[in-house]
Amino acid sequence: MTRRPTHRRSTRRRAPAAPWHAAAPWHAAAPWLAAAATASLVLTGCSSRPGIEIGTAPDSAELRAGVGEAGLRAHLEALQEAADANGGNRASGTGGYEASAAYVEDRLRGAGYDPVRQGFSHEGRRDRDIETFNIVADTAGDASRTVVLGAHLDSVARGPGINDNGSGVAAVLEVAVRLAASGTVPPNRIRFAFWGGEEDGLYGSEHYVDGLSDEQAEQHLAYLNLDMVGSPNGVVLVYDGDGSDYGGRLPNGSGEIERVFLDHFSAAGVLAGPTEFDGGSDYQAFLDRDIPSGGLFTGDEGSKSDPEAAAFGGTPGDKYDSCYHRSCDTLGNVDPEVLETMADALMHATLALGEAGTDD
Ligand code: DTR
Ligand code: ZN
Ligand code: ZN
Repeated sequence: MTRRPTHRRSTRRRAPAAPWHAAAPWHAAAPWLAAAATASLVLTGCSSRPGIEIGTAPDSAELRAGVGEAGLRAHLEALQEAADANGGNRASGTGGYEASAAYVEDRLRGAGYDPVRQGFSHEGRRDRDIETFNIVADTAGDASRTVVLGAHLDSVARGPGINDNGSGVAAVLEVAVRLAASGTVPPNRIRFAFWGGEEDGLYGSEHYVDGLSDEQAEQHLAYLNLDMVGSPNGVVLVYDGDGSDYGGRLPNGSGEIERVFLDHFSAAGVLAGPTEFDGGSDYQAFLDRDIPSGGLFTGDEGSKSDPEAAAFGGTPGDKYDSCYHRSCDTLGNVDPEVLETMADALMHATLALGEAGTDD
């Protein structure tokens, strides 16, 4: 995305979490990462939200079993085709974006949803105004407790954007399709959102949040962001909702969201670290509106550290995604295994938050 002045973006990369540094805290071994923790984005104001109450962890095994590499790959292939047929990209306001949207809508309709387009325009490349839209589809649960799963659907103009962010789109879409196919209707409403205009400045998510009345905003129990979740030299990262690694004032409930993911990864035997809410993706509008937020990330243009490589495998010193914002962000630029791991975790969190309440 293009930087916006109000959103500071850390150039330091994600600190690995404590589990693989049990002997010494990560910042003792890597003081430059400790600086990242203290320099984190600080949100002004105090959260007046009630927290989120998670009951007994749901048994998500059956639904997770349905989430597989084949389904995810089919979505990525369709997005690659959308780019190939439209000059090699899927940028907001282009034919590639329209073709991506048509695919997502088709799959949602086939699963029984009724997706709607939420139109808006935003300032775009070379000062042109771009007409575009978000796509939103809902389950039949209680709208007064809405859980939004969001991924940006647009790519940069320079490439097809298959890791950034076909991967997030594939994960959200697959959860939507599998949930419907299972006949499971969580008590809380699940809203699947596909944002436009992210790469030009987080416009789609901002438009969505701006359109919420205060009452509707309060009815948003949680926002889960999926942006770059299949990085080829990736790391499994969960947004630091409780501020324990990067500080900052976050909406009440964000810590519980982080906990849901971490508990899942720990039960699944997957090592996971924290990542900062650095203002660089679609969660920012939700945070600004005091809506509890969280999500997953596998790294962008930063480089994998030695401790990260020791913990997660992969190549130290190489970028998490060396094709970030480049024409080589194609089908071959996604690690199917890490993408499936992230989609499984998203399914689990969807079920857990889909039956969660508030603690007021
Ligand atoms: N928004 C991404 C890059 C990015 C920057 N910070 C984060 C944090 C979490 C996920 C992604 C990102 C892009 O679309 O370029
Ligand atoms: Zn991007
Ligand atoms: Zn992105």
